[in-house]
Amino acid sequence: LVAEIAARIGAIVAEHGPDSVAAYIGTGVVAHPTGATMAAAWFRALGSPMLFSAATIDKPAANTSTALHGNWSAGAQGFETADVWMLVGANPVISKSNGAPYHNPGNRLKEAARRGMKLIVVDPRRTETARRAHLHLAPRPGEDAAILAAMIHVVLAENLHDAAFVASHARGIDALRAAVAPFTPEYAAARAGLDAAEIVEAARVFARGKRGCVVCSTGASFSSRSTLTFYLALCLNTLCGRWAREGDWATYPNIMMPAFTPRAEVYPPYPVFGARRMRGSGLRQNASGLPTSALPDEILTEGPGKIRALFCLGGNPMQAWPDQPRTRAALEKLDLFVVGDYRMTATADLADYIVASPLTLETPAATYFVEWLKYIGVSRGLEAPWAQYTPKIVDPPQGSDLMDDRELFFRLGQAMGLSLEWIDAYGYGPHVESPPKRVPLDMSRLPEVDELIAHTVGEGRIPLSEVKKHPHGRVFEAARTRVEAARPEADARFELADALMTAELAALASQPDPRREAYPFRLVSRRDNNFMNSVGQRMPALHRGRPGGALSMHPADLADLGLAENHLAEVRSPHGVIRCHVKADDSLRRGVVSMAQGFGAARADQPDDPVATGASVTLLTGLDECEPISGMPRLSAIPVAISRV
Ligand SMILES: Nc1nc2c(c(=O)[nH]1)N[C@H]1C(S)=C(S)[C@@H](COP(=O)(O)OP(=O)(O)OC[C@H]3O[C@@H](n4cnc5c(=O)[nH]c(N)nc54)[C@H](O)[C@@H]3O)O[C@H]1N2
Ligand SMILES: Nc1nc2c(c(=O)[nH]1)N[C@H]1C(S)=C(S)[C@@H](COP(=O)(O)OP(=O)(O)OC[C@H]3O[C@@H](n4cnc5c(=O)[nH]c(N)nc54)[C@H](O)[C@@H]3O)O[C@H]1N2
Ligand SMILES: [Mo]
Repeated sequence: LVAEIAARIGAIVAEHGPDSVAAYIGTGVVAHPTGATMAAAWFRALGSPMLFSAATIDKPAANTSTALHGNWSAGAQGFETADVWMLVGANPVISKSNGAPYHNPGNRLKEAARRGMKLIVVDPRRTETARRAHLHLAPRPGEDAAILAAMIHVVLAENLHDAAFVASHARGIDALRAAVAPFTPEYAAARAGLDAAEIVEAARVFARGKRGCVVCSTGASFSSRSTLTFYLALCLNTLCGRWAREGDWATYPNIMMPAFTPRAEVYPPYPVFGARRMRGSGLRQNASGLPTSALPDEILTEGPGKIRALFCLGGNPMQAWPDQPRTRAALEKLDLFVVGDYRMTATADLADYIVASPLTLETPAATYFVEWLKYIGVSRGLEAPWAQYTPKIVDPPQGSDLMDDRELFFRLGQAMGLSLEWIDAYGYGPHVESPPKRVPLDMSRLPEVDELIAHTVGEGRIPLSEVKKHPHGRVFEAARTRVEAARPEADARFELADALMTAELAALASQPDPRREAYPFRLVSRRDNNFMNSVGQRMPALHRGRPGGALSMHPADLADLGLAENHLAEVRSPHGVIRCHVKADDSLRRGVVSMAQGFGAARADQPDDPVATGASVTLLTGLDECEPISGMPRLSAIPVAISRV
């Protein structure tokens, strides 16, 4: 298998050059991060920069907004000590993702409420998280930038900002004040379908707190103008001085990662765009990487630079990329398509080779990847200095024919005579103190996962040998670090009025979201507690007899359309049509409907079935509304029309 793939890659590279070989790295690699690192080593040795990841169809604005605004060496203020906290398009009680600590976020939110923390949630649905909020703003989806601009308007008009912090660490406050001038609470409220008083109250509660943070997540990323939304959230944090100060405990300490000195200083803004312009879509390489939304066009557009071979590792493009028919056309057009996955998916169905990987419990794993997430935006990573290494728990069944991504790429390197170099990249974010170490791999034998974990963490703050002594994981108090004073020469400043962002605010003020009469509803994204993206939908213990999922609607909207629970509906967007069952859900704002991603047929040539497989929302999403900086496609706030079948 490896020899065959190597020979085909060799031929493609000989004729078309290394850039014709690409990889898409999905969320499935998170449990085995040595696979993605080995793939990156192989691509470096091959000379191809064409690595795409699911991060660019998730929250790429976390990266692009940080590039435009700048970062803080010691990180944002954390949840555990906050007295005010704001979430925009996040539902951590279900997602266990950013916005609240990952370990039982529901309980963490209850504890925080008991100690008096005021939670503000902006979400068109009264979610499991919003139910625990002091203030819940339920706007029309897609208006988060206007809401945040109006909150900044109020904070500046009422002088609620931390003037001393801003004077020493930021620039552009006057230009920001001018840029948000049109966003009065009344104007933003009219756009978002809120009361102006709700926006004013949110601004006051947030700014009057002593410590806290505004965190944007997928709802804010998927809907529209996501770089602007995330950027305004960073501006609000900076205006209120919501970064860890000298003498505080560092919010996100390094534990397995090498020791790092957090300082009370700004890491300056950095270029948001990279050199490469994508051929078909015109989207650009950016601080989040190469945009995945441009990948289908890179395969479909003829001419030099066309991608001809693709590796898909731990991803399921047929259920995750927008515009499923275009995804399928692109994947079918490839000369070589290799999928690494442990199960059959509609994506794997289109592959020339499927390389079956072991399951999580069949391989060693460690928590450094979660720790590293702190370098992407605010409120990610681990606040408690917790680390865990787990050895392989079970052996794969006898006779299994498995190969993890690490082995695949190492063996491809061997077969092609390449020398691979391991980079301990997880130890470093944009504020690099010293360049990551490079470890040349001995190409004569496959390195064990354990050896690679050791290379990756290098000299960790807590040595790997110590972490290994605690198989159930441990909070390593020794890793807690205080934030140190700024270096005397540190003079970088946060940018409050980046030119791209102020221009976009002006455009936003003159362009309300068009009301498309043909599509009276807005479809928003959500996470289902029992599934992980497209994983789990076919497991009876998880779907509990309803493998098809459903479209949630407000009961009054159902009644208006003559629909009732479990009726079959047709949902039409400008991009496509699906058929699915409907479910009454009075936690939704009227006019907003909601459906999780990941349902749909497991084979590429089978149609979706509303009962047996559910419908894929990717049929309703398109590539024509990508955010121009990050390339993020619109995956929420999708205009739809609904009728009974
Ligand atoms: N159980 C479970 N956990 C998961 C996943 C899963 O599939 N299942 N997926 C994982 C992944 S890959 C990720 S990226 C994270 C995501 O984690 P989160 O970002 O917390 O995702 P959601 O739980 O969908 O919460 C997003 C919220 O945004 C709201 N929303 C939608 N559109 C808008 C809008 O325009 N404006 C605002 N303000 N809100 C909006 C939705 O109603 C929803 O409640 O979860 C991870 N965790
Ligand atoms: N319409 C719509 N589109 C969306 C979203 C949405 O909410 N709505 N969410 C977006 C977001 S936030 C994300 S992150 C992306 C997700 O995009 P993807 O990551 O492409 O999709 P997943 O369904 O998470 O696919 C993960 C795959 O990895 C496999 N896998 C699991 N473990 C392993 C392993 O150890 N090794 C290997 N090789 N494979 C493994 C699983 O079986 C699964 O098939 O989708 C995005 N697209
Ligand atoms: Mo995601």
